[in-house]
Amino acid sequence: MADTPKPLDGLELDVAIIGAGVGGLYALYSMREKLGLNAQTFEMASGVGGTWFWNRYPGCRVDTESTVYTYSFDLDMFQNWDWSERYARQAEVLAYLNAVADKHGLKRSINFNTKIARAEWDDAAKRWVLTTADGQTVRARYLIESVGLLSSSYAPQFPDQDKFKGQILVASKWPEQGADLAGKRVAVVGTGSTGIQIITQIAPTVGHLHVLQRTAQWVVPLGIGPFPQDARARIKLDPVGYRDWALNTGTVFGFVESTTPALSVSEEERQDRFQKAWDKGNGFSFLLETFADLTVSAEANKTATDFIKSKIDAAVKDPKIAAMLTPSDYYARRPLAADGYYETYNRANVTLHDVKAQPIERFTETGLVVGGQEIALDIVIMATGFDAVTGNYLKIDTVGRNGTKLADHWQEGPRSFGGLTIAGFPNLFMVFGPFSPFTSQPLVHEWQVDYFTDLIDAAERSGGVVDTDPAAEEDWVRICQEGLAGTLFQVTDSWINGANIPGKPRTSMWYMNGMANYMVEMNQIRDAGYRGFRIA
Ligand code: NA7
Repeated sequence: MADTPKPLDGLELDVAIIGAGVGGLYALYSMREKLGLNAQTFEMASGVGGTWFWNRYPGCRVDTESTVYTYSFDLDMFQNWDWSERYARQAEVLAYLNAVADKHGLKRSINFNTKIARAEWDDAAKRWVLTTADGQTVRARYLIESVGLLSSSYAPQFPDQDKFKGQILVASKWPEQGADLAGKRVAVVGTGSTGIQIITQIAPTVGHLHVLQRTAQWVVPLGIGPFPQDARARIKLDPVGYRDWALNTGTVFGFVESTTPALSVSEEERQDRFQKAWDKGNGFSFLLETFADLTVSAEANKTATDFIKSKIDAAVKDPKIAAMLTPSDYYARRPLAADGYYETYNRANVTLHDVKAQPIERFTETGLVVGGQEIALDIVIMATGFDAVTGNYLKIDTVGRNGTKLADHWQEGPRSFGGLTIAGFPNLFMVFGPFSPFTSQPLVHEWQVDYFTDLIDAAERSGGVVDTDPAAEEDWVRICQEGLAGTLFQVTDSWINGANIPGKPRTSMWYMNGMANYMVEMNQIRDAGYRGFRIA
């Protein structure tokens, strides 16, 4: 898959890019093909794809409609890429990203198997000095980090883990050659998006499945099926119009968010809307296309959770299991969707464990001790999530102007301007950095890359260096803090607010006012001569 690694030491570049996932590939294309700069990408994996390279676990697929999980910059591919399903499987997304990279000759500018450990700004030379994990040095005038929102794996260590003679698999680092689960005694730790995809996929084939659930989740059906022909026809007819329509919604999930408050309609209409959304499938659609205020009003939120609770009670035969599967908190985590999730617990070969009430104590040679009882296991799957948004940035020892470390600048939580730049870290651009809009990703990555491509072009013309006004950064952070403050996302523990990682500052990491408003704000900044950015 990968080219032979090129010798790096002493390499001088215009642009160094970290990451060859969805955002990084387009950044490489833009720097090389649009600006004609000497750009090179550094990627830890042996191939392109980012999150789609690593997440090969059974059942892995996009739960955003494939219609908006595509690039639009190559209009021919946007119109004609033949997605087979409404929600593409991991292998299909990875094949698509490889096809884009191959068509545009991107792999010749990527050093695979190359980890950047350190990035330091040399103010005299006006260059970033990058050091790889094996000690080679590369210098570049610009640094683009496209290191992934959900790529820094989190897998807690349990006592005596090394004693276990079976296999421990981390979902987000699934072995490339796959894993044989057929007939085995398998435990899944974690019931987020990853866990529920694995659980529903493997339950029919494993010998026995033990689900170790710490927090129950509100799950709606996904609606797996063929790619919708009406959407295909619409994209073929007017690809730019379709892309712009999608970008001009709040969350860019391929639907228009509702403006109707849940309690403004009759009970009958409310049930009807929820039922239609349930039948259609998709978590984001259920949360945002039904009513406008499920994420901000506890009362409105309860109408949605009452509806889902009625579905849990209808689907799960054993009332005790149904009660264990019913969350006690708001429907305000990242909305989850999987077909037949609750029904899975009717299977004779599936056991649900409440590991909040009966904690995971330790591994033994032959299994896990949970609530004082040993569960005999062949395989334990960790679907325990990610150090989301900031994790991968902080893994690179990044030093900006005056020796300021990024880890210190972000000590109390991340800071950015527009999700793109950081004050005191000149010529550093992030794709979907902290305080980017809370949206689906590929089209938004493109929009952000286009935005800073123009900014870099402006800097190239004036011979300047791009930095960020600390006051502009402060304002952006405040807008984002205020944006989360009124929502139920703030008070519900999840990776969205950093609560999933022990010791991580709990804070907003998003621009919550929607993509349409984000574009207006960022375009106003551009039209005011890039107000808040300093090109000097
Ligand atoms: P999530 O959504 O963060 O889910 C992680 C799950 O792992 C969640 O159920 C956690 O329980 C559970 N967890 C984490 N640590 C433990 C320990 N120590 N013991 C038991 N259970 C634990 O990650 P996903 O990978 O599923 O999804 C992340 C995003 O990636 C997803 O939303 C998509 O956008 C792509 P908790 O709820 O914290 O009690």
